[in-house]
Order: sequence, then C-alpha cells, then structure tokens
Amino acid sequence: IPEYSLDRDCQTLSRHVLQQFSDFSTQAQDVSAIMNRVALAAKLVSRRLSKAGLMAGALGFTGETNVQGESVKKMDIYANDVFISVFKQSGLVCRLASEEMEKPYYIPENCPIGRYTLLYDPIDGSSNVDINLNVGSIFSLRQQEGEDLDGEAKDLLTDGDRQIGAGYVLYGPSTVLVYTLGNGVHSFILDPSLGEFILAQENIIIPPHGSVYSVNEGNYWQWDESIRDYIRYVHRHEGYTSRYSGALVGDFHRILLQGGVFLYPGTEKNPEGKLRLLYESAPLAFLAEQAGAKATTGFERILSVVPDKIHYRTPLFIGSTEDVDLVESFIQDRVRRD
Ligand code: P6P
Repeated sequence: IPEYSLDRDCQTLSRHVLQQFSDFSTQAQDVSAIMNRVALAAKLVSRRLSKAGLMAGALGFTGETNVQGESVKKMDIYANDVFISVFKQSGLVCRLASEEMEKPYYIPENCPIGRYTLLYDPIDGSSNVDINLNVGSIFSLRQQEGEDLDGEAKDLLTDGDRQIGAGYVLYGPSTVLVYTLGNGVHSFILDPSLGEFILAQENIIIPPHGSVYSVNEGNYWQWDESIRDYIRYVHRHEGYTSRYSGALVGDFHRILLQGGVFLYPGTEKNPEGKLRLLYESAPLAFLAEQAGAKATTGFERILSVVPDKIHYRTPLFIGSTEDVDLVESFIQDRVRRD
C-alpha cells in the first residue's frame, strides 16, 4: 500500500470503476453509479453495526424465520432495507434479489431488458453480529437479458459467467469493499472521516497455495467420507492450519489475501450444502477466478452451475488452485474408488 498522500485520498471507488472501462459509455456510467450506490449501502450498514450495541432494538432476533429457514436477526432486516432504499432511488436497478426475500423486489413494477439486477446477501454471517465479530455483505450485478414479466425472475437462472460485477463488503476493524468487473480484483478501505472508499490494493492475486483450510469441523461426521479423508490428510501433514470465523466473507477475505481453501461441503442433512449460489458462491467464485484461483462444487466450476431456483444451494470449495485441486482429488478419487 503506497505511503499516505493527498493523491491517494483521491483514488476513490467511483474513479476506479470508471477506469475499468475503456470508454465513457452508458454502461460505464451506469455501473459506476451502481457501485456508488453499493458503497452508500455499505456505509449505512457499517455505521449501524458500529453503533448497534448502543442502540436499543438494533441487535438480537426478530422472531421471524426467513425463506432459508433461518432465524432472522434485526440487522438482517435493517441491511436488507438499506439496499432497497438505496436502489429504489438509483433509477438503474429494476430488481433486487436477496437472501432475505423469497421473491425479488421490483423497482418500480417490472424489469425491462437492458436494466440491472442486484443480487445480495445483506448481512452474511449474522450470527456474529451480537458478539461484535466480523460480518459481510455480498453482491452480484447482472444485466437483464431475458423477459421477466411474470415476476418469477426465471431470467436470473443462468450461470455465474453472466455476472457483470461482483464483490463484498467486510465489516471488520475497518470496512473493506472488494469488487471485480471482470478486469481484476480490487480492494478499498472506508475512510469514515471522508465517507469515501479509498483504493488499498489493485489486481489482487490469490497465491497458488496457502496453509489455511477453513471449514466447520463440527460437521465432520455429517460429511461424505471423501471430505473426512481430506481432513485427515491436512491433520497429518505439516504446514496446514485451521481458521474458521462462521462468516463466509471474512473467511474468504483471508484466503483472498493469504491463500488456502474454504470448504462448505454437503452434509447428510443438506447434500447440496448450505451456501446459496446466486448471491454467495457465484459472486465469490467470480472474484476467485479473477484473482487467479478456483471455485468448484467438487465436480464443476461454480460459475458454470445453472440454478433451477433463486435460492439454489451448492457445496463450495474455493481458494488457491493447488488447494482446491487437492480437495477435488479426494472427492473424485473417492468417486472413482466407489
Ligand atoms: P455454519 C452464515 O450463516 C453463513 O451463511 C456463512 O457466512 C458461513 O460461512 C456459514 O453460513 C457458516 O455456517 O454451518 O458453519 O455455522
């Protein structure tokens, strides 16, 4: 990271996004405006998180269960509403699809071809909110390619290679925004005194190998034997260490910067795994591949998977190429042996 300077303070997110385009096209201006709106949503969520412990009613559960069958945190609803409010006024995004909403939210009432859809997980890892540990927001930007006149959003059920952009916000000791538009992965740090995301790193590359494996070993006896074989391998071999925060964004960010592999395998109860494709695995897979790494279901690229519903889930193995390949070799060897 360059020394502090005035020039650096001017390397804001909106400038950087515009520079991702060779021309000052309508799409360049639209995507820059959309990314600015994502940044505004991130600032609003970050501000709420930093004060939630002091605000009556900001923490805890709502008592509701969402479409995922998960208990809803008040912060989940707040963050979801932030994205709706921010994009209602954008005039660019015509549809929002979120982990917290069974059906997409239309702005104003339909979604013509050529407009944009934002898919997002407003607060990922919300179990960490009440204990002041890191959480994140994940987003994926797509351009309308098919008709969605019945509100079923079937045009969204395509592979992740069609994403225009993707990224996440990590609400940690600092608030970091990481994004790609298909031209490298870039990170920005929020300077609250300026209210701006300032460029931190450009063209981030995930090392081909890292020492970290990140998985919830509490599910060990729920997994397929091949995953247990892999875990026994990394337990026995020098040079591996386990890191798991319970929040995908933070666990992935560590791998983005230091290498290694994150695993969320299928279990007996949920063979398709827990993580949702369209607004969790696919955006992170876009980032991973842009950073020279991999993301698979254990059998195919995450970005090639075609979902049959918006809240479609897949197992996820994502990170350094050598480490993801090693996991896949256990999964596929097991398949071959059987
Ligand atoms: P488990 C959070 O609920 C989340 O969706 C991801 O952020 C995280 O990686 C995963 O679930 C944690 O799930 O089953 O290990 O608690």
